[in-house]
Amino acid sequence: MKRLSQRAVPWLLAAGFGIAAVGSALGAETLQDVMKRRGLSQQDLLAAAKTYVPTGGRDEFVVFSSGGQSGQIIVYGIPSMRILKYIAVFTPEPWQGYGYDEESKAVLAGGRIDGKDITWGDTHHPAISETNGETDGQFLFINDKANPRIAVIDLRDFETKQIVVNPVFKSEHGGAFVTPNTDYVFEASQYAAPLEPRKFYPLEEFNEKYRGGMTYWKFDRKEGRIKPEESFSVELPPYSQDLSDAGKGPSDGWSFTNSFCSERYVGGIEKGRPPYEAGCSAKDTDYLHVINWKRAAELVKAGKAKKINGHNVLPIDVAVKEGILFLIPEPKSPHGVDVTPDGTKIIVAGKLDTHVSVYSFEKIMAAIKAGKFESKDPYGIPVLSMKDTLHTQVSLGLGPLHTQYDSKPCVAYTSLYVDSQVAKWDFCEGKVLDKISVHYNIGHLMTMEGDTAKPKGHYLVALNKLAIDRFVPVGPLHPQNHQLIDISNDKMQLLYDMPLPLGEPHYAVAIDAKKLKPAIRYKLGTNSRTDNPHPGAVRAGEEKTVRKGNKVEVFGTLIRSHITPETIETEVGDEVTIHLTNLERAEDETHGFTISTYNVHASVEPGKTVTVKFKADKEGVYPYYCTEFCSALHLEMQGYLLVKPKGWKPSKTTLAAQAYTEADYKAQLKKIADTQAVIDSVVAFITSVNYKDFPDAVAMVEDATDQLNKIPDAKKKHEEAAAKKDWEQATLWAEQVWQYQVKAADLGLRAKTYLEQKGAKKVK
Ligand code: RUQ
Ligand code: CUA
Repeated sequence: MKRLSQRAVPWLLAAGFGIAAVGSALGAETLQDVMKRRGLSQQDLLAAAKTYVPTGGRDEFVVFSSGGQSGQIIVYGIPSMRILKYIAVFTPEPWQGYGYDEESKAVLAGGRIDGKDITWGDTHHPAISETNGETDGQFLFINDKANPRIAVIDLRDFETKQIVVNPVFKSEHGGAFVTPNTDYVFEASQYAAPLEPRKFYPLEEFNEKYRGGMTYWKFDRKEGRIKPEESFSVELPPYSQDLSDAGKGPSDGWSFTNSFCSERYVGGIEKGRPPYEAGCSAKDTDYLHVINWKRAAELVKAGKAKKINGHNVLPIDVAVKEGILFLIPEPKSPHGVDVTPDGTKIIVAGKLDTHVSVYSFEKIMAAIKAGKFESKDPYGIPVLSMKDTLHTQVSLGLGPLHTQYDSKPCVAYTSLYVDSQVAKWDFCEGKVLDKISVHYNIGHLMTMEGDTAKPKGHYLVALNKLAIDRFVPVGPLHPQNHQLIDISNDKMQLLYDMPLPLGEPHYAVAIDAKKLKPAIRYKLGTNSRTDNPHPGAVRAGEEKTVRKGNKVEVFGTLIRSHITPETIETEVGDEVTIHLTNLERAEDETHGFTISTYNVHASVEPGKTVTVKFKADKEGVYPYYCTEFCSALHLEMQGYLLVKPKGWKPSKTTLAAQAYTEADYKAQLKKIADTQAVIDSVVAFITSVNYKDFPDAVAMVEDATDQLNKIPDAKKKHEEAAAKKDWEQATLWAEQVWQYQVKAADLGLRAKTYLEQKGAKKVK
């Protein structure tokens, strides 16, 4: 090692050949000292111990939280509450190139409405795909309330793959929810409107012409996409349908949706009419909608739907006649509706009523079978009585909103918005077990896999609507506050406050981290948004620039530390398309790409191919570069886009030469020899163990081999130049050999460390 050149030594030390600094115990504070200094109690310490994840440790659960108005999804870990990622969904997101490269633009274009881009979303409810009622970690769905849309995210790469626009709604709140095997992803409309997309009816015709509905999107798990042609909606009265949930177990095949403003009140404060809030909460009850979606799907298949905007809609009268749609009164402007894990009960929270109402699915079915209806609504829908269908009602406190479940049978948690509390209660016996205060005004709450058939217990997160005084002030707009609560014991314990500075996260879902199996790299040349081979992909050595008329198409590659090509020559007015393939296989070797002032950006993870497109509409010289700090020579990962005036002719045809001497060349050769010694020792280590049993190590070794394979060509060039005494060419090509060595050594050292950490075994 001591023979290494001065430049190489610090670099290799940093890469892992050094000796770790050992901290001195002198002067270190004790736990008691720290507690005193920071004013921490035993209880604080316990909370800290329950949430702290030491460096390199992993969280037990992964949360997907709605990003609210940011149109994104926030991913964080439990119990650490560390944010892991923002997933770009409805809104352009530059880091991921989302909305700045052609592949993601195509996904966003799926969310256009009336031919117009909508560049934000009001995300509310994420849902993880389920198999037999349990989260399976394959897909994620989320709705956009403002511009009724649903997005599909593939959890193999955490990328948004599809956005579908609801063809008949104008707003949508009660989605996304999945059926127990994710056959359908469904959503309920919120604010009633005419179902025909661009049809005007006056508010005076609200009762006759305005409608709500439930849309059931058919999900094709194999393709990982929603199939709009096989999807349908059930027309509903203009009752402001709200949250929903799918039946499971005995209630599989049914879905439940509550509503507010079944008064069908139309406000008009500016005309002297009492406002919506008064007219929409006047009655003591609203309606729980009970829909047999399995039967509805069959009826649509049998041709009983009508087409509105090319979409199958099952009319109310057909649904009534076929016995698949019922209503049950529920107390006063309710909010959440949550089916119990065993599927036998449906819990509705009162919002303006202190009660949660526990309906029995068995009783609902019995009443339907017996034809026991207390009335019909104005649209002819049979109304079951509360008395016949209720299991129990429990008074929990002020403003009950949402309910989640524990792994312990019969135990539920309900958020109390007005009281700013979480109530733990027994829904079988109908009694309150415990309450804890949160800060402040909780909306949704979430337990681990707590809306599935098999909740996991342990933790609860309170998604608070207000943070008020909890954090260092950052202006009038405050962060949201997600509070982690330990629910593993009889008494709930508050553990952690997490400020979330991105939109208003409405709902979140958690999954056991072990169920997630995301990929590390793409198959070389993949369009990640379609999962198909990308037509613009090339392998190393196949890079080319093709010109046809005024169209310039670049087939390029990215690998530490260069972009091929390094010059792109165009004329003003050319349409430029650049495809870039990241040739790396090593974990986390992402390269980015941008060109000065052309508003393009791409994130190119290992194996991915992306395209950026623009019109070279202004003469000039525009640097392009890699935007991810990918290697020691990341800054040198650069090139120029030359936009020449039309008909421009060069007057100078050679680049300025620099003075290099034979001594420079010799120094390069020495550096190469020294580095080779390091590479040999690393190779000797790797090949002495069972590295082939570790796919990630194999990937790094393959990447290293790629780099080493480039050496003979560069070596030939420096030797030829040296023979001609062209010391500039000789020195620089020799330097390039060393660059390939360094990258190979870097990968090799990473593979070595990885294998040591994973306990690779010696082979003979
Ligand atoms: S809900 S306001 Cu999920 Cu309580 Cu949207
Ligand atoms: Cu590649 Cu920086």
